Amino acid sequence: MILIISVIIFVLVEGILIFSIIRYRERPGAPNPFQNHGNLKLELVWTVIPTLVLFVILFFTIRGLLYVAPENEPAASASQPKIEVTAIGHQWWWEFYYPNYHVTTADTLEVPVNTTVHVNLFSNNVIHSFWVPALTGKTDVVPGHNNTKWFVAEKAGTYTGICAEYCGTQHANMRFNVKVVNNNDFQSWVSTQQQAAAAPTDPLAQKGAALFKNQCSSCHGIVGVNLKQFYNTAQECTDLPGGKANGTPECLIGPNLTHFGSRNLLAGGVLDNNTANGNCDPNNPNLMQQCNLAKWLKDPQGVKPGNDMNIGELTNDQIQQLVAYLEGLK
Ligand code: HEC
Ligand SMILES: [Cu+2]
Repeated sequence: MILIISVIIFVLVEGILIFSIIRYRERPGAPNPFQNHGNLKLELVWTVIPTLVLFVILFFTIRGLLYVAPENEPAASASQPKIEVTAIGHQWWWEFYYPNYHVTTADTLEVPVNTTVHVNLFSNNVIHSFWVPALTGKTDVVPGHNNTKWFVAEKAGTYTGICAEYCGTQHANMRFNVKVVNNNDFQSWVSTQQQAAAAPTDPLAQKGAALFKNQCSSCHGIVGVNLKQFYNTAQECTDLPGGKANGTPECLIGPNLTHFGSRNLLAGGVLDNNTANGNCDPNNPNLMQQCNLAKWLKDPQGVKPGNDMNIGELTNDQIQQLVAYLEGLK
């Protein structure tokens, strides 16, 4: 709306300017142009009109601010259900925890359509900002000051979210998706996500699982492997850097991978989890070139320089095993 008003004013003013430059350009023998210096009426007009325009914009801005304010969040009702999520800003990826369902995911926030989504924003590092341009405005995610926000998605689909506050070198690769689905799909997604990871039966994947326990479980959690359950890292790890929360799970630095194979993005959206067309089929002879997960595991620092996944080099065989295991975690 502000853009439309501004464009109209811009075109009007520039149009008159260009018209005047051409129409009233200096011609040989022309008299001095009309002098309007000190014309009270004119000066009042061009002061009062812009003031009025700005007040109109101010009115709509304040109305919008009040509408999206936390106080205006609709109460849960049969016609307007509500879900709660905790969005945790890490450097540089988003973790999403659903406190009522005890589910943790990363990079994709899945929500039901026409439902109020109450978002608790949390960071224990630097300031991030949660922004989904097509669905909701920016709200800062401030360490020690837990903002909340709410939004309602009225149409199913996938919307791009980004971090809108510079938070370090890979700030631009701190993207996420909001996937809006119908209520039944959401419920079945939740019940799948609540499960512990299935133990692999395929021999390649079994080797991958053993490798995971050995080399990855100090930073990544998988429920059923090194975690007993999903937990709220925002509440249970706040004052426990690297420590244990009440003797239960460790505060791990990397994304929870329990259902990694069901996700579409990888490491803050730096790559897609491109499993279509057999790209990440462990028997694909071009696995290392075609599967983004393989590329990530080969060289996480090359793909996303400065990120916190510092690991020794893996062999192609090991990567094949890990791809078989992780992509099988649906
Ligand atoms: C030193 C800690 C650390 C170790 C060890 C580690 N990772 Fe990571 N990993 C991370 C961090 C941190 C990220 C997120 C990086 C980012 O997006 O900025 C990550 C991201 C990932 C992702 C993307 C997950 C997602 O949902 O976006 C996968 C998959 C992954 N790691 C697999 C592995 C595997 C397999 C191993 C073992 C070979 C491993 N990691 C070892 C810290 C670690
Ligand atoms: Cu950020």
